[in-house]
Amino acid sequence: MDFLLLGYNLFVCPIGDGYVLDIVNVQNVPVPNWTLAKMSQKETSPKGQNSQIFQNPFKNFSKYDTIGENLYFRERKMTKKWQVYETDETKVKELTEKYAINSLLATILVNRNIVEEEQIQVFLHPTRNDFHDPFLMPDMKKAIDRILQAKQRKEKVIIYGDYDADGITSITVLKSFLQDIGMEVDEYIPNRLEEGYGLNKPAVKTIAEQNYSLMITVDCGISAVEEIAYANSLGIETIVTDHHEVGEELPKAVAVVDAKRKDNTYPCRDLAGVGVVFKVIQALSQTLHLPEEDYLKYLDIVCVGTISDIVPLVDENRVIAKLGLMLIHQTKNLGLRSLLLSSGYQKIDSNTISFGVAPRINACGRMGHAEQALKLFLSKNIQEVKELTTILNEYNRQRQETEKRIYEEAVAEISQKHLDQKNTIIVAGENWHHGVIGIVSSKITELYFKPSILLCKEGKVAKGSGRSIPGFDLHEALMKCPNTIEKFGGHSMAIGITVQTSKLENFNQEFEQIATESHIEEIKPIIFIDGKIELVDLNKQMVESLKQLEPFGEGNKTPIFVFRHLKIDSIRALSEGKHLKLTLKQGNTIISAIGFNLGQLAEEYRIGDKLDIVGMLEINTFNGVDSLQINIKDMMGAI
Ligand SMILES: [Mn+2]
Repeated sequence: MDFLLLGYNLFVCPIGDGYVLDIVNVQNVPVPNWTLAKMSQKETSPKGQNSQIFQNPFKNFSKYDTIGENLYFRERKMTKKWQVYETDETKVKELTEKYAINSLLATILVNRNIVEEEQIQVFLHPTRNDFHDPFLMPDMKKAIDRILQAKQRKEKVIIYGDYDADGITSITVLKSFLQDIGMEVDEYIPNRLEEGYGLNKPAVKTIAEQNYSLMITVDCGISAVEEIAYANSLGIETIVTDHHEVGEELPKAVAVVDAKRKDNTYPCRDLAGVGVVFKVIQALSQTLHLPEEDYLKYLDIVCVGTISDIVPLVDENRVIAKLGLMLIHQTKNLGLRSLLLSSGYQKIDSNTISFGVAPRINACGRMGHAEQALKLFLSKNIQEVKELTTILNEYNRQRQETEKRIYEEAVAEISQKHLDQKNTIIVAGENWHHGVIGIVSSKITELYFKPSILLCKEGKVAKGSGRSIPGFDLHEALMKCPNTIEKFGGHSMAIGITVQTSKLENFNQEFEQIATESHIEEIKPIIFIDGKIELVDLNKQMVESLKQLEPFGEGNKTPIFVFRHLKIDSIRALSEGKHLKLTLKQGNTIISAIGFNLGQLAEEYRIGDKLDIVGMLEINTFNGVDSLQINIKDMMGAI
């Protein structure tokens, strides 16, 4: 018999060799993550019959106990895998004693393999002396020589950039610095909607017609082999500064400064485009014997580009981010200060940059007006800065609105056609804005935990973007569809794609088959957990000490802990059912917890229930009183 027919789900938790059963009305349960399973007679005898989570709507449990081998039930499959680091405890002990740090902080350092004295010092207390020698970058000397030649000859120089936050900050820093040393310099930013990313020949032609003799690329150029050859033929010399992967052939430029070159010996390969620019101005400063301040003063802008580009915040990127954030607090850049204020964040950290600043800069490019963001960062006029901030906020609002509309259309189609039952999601719509289709694809992938491709139909072709889940190489999968795809590019997690509208259906089937054959359904999202915590061992100072690990971000995630067997002392939904607020007890220790967007769980649990929770530790200040709080990432009933 199928319990679904009764309109009920049966939750089953293994306890020893028995089970605790919990029958809950379907309406209260997020259904998709439950699967039908079969249980034998023996296993149906539940040890936990009187368990608190047992709630039998049919009053008499034995009714089910006798169904025997034919009993079908729905078994809770964990939606996310909780993976706890196997921390080397002897190392933790060693670190706590040697460096007088608490075990919580030591655990994180050990998990991240930061265990040597120098590593710990640079990680916790980076200084300006921790930047690498810029001349270790490939072709740096050649680039500096050519730039200084242009300075001496008073050549007209143009910077060729990109429309995203990394590109815009790259131009800001290089242009400002070159102007500081007395050079005449302009910039070219391709239009995202009309030209797309990177160099293009018509742009190069326009530049040539305006008598520039030196072009410096920032955040692009490494793959522009043809365009740079074309520039050479028109009498423009090029210096490439980039951080993208290198293709088969290097462009024939005067210098190619990119730490991803195969012959690279630079210690940090993962700089953002603006990080590479920072190395260029550092090298220029050193060559010209300028005071350190002359290039260090741009660390605020370099930090914004670095965090926005989601490069791993370790090694030199961490030095940039940590020192840069300190500088941002007192930034002299009017545009940045104005953007920070208008984003409404109370404190400035990596989140403020990622969610407050970066989207506002990127929105300009997405809407086809990247030059406005650059203008904001370069402006010295307070009135103009105010106006530009309003414009950026308006583009951001338009971007959000467009994104929401496409998202809602896509989700409606997915549920109508039951696309969430498949292993992959492809949705094609009309009049979907190219500047935001990629963000929506990310959201769809996050919602369903499946690779998604969103396409916009434009007559004979459909163009769009796709995103993947960790463990499924989207680029590799698309390589297997040469007959149905017109063209595509990108990497394992994100791609851009063009398909002929007439071949959409075939592509859809082919892509689904590839994912199915690779057993994609076995991939589960994983939460990496730094350690298990007993509330009694925890105190405010320990949580406070974790701040030394900031800034958090890619490559240096906020520490996550697991707390087991916490008894619910109070539970309620906040903000019209949106969020979840709990107080939890373990022994005599009590802690509060907040679950953003988990409000629906307020109905599922009751006071006295026991929970296992994974989440971040925070210090919450309310009415001037500090208290510890768990910010919940995932939770389930404790067994
Ligand atoms: Mn970049």
